[in-house]
Order: sequence, then structure tokens, then C-alpha cells
Amino acid sequence: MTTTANILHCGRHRLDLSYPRVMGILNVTPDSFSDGGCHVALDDALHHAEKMLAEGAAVIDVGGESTRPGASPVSVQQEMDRVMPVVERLVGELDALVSVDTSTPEVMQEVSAQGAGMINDVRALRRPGALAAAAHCGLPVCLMHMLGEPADMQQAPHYDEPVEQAVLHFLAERVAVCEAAGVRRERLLLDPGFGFAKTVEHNLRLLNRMATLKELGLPLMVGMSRKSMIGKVLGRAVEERLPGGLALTSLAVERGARLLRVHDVGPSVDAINMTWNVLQEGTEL
Ligand code: 7PM
Repeated sequence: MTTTANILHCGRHRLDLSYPRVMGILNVTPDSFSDGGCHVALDDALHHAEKMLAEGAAVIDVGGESTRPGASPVSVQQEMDRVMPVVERLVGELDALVSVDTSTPEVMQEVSAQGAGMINDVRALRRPGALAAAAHCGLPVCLMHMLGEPADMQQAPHYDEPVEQAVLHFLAERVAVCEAAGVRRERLLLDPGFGFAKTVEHNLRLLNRMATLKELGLPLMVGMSRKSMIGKVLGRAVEERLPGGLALTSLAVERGARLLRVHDVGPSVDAINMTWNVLQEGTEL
């Protein structure tokens, strides 16, 4: 078993993952935000990020490409127009540690030049040119598990082995490919990809067995906030999923997660800190 590096070097920022941290979700897809240059929406995004930082988010994750199941792809230019103005202001005005949710090599290059500190790629650097862009920009990268593309991933996801084994094998392979391409393992985080090409049963089992992934020796990130696994188990609409989500968050921390990607930062920080305090008690020699 390889040891986990606790401090990630994220451009000008350092991210200490020796305890669990929160990544706040900042959506800049057209549902919440119109085409580049719409200042009201841009100001709203900035205010929301400021609030999340005040509530204890260590990272702000900016996403300009909708990864919603069945979503159609956006052009490189559209993604750039949505993401760049937000990254610029988050870095310049709030000095935030900014993560960018992207699979696009050109976007990785641009945001790193603008001072972003992390790349969050739901496609685990499988797009042509993404490995080279990640190697060149030198930022930490979160590699997430997903089968297929957002457009088709929820059409009867099937695994020939237990889902946690499939995820383990996929992520191990991506780590090897990254290292061969010059993306050092000290820069990698791993994410099982809850809700991506998985049934509710897959998602529940994957969380229960998530400690399996610790054998890769890299920090684990998870995103379960408001996802349909909560909706399906509890019969709750999107806006009613926070209590269920907090329960999942607490379990994820117990199972080894160190970066939790959430919408509701304040409540999540409390749930995580409470859980962590319990886990720390009795671990001293
Ligand atoms: C619709 C469906 C909109 C799903 C948004 C989503 C993850 C992520 C997302 C995750 C990492 C959401 C997802 N989920 N990045 N990006 N891990 N690393 O619910 O689980 O936010 S998008």
C-alpha cells in the first residue's frame, strides 16, 4: 500500500487533505447563467462563491459543461465563454482555490494560466489531448469513474464484476496512464463517480465498499450532493435531499473520502467536522 500525500500543490494554493475538506459547487451552465458577459449572473456567481468560502469551502468547483445524464455536448468556445470570466474573478477578487470541472484540453490550459488550482475531469483525461494538457499545466487532477458519455451513460449500466472492483480497476488503469504521460501521482485524486453510469444499487454498494479504493493510496473525492440516489431511496425532490445527503457525506468521510463536492456548504462542513471528531477519538497511541 502506497502512502497518501496529504498536501496537494494547487498553483499558488496548498490544499491540506490530512482531514476531510469541502468543495463548493458553482454552476455556470445556462440554467443558472447566460452567455459570457451577463454581469448580473456573473455577480450572482461571485456572491454565491463568496458565501460558500465564508461557510468553510476549501475549493470552489466551476463547471461550464453540463454533465447531466442525456446532456448534449457544448462547444469549446461556449465552455470557455462560460468558465473564463468566473475563474478570472474568483482568482482575482476572492483569491479562491478554484477547481474547474472540464474534460477539454484547451480549457485546462487557459484556466491554469488564469490561476485555477485544480482540474476536475469526469472523463478522467480520456479526451484526445487532455493527458498532455494536464501534464503541461501541472495542476492536481481529479480522475472520476464513468462508463460511456453523459449522453448515454444511464441506459442500463451493467458491470461484469462487483461495481467497486470495476471502479478500482478503471481508476488504477487511469492512474497508470497518467503517470506514463507525465501526470505525477502526487497530483491525482480519485472519485468513484456516484450517479455516473450507475443504478441506485450500484451507488449504495459503492459507498458502502468505498474503502476498497483506499488501496490505490490516493486521496478520495466524492460527489453525492442532491443526486438521484437520495431521491430514489427517500422519495425526495431535488430541493428536499439535504438530510439524506448529509447522511451520505458522514458515511463517505468514515469510508475515507477527503474531498466532498457539495451544494450546501455550511451544513456539510458541520456534518463532516462532527463525523471527523468522532473518528479522531481513540486513534492516539
Ligand atoms: C446533472 C446531473 C447535473 C449530474 C449535474 C450532475 C461529480 C462531478 C458532477 C462527481 C466529480 C452533479 C453532477 N458530479 N465531479 N461533477 N464527482 N469529481 O450532481 O460526483 O453535480 S456533475
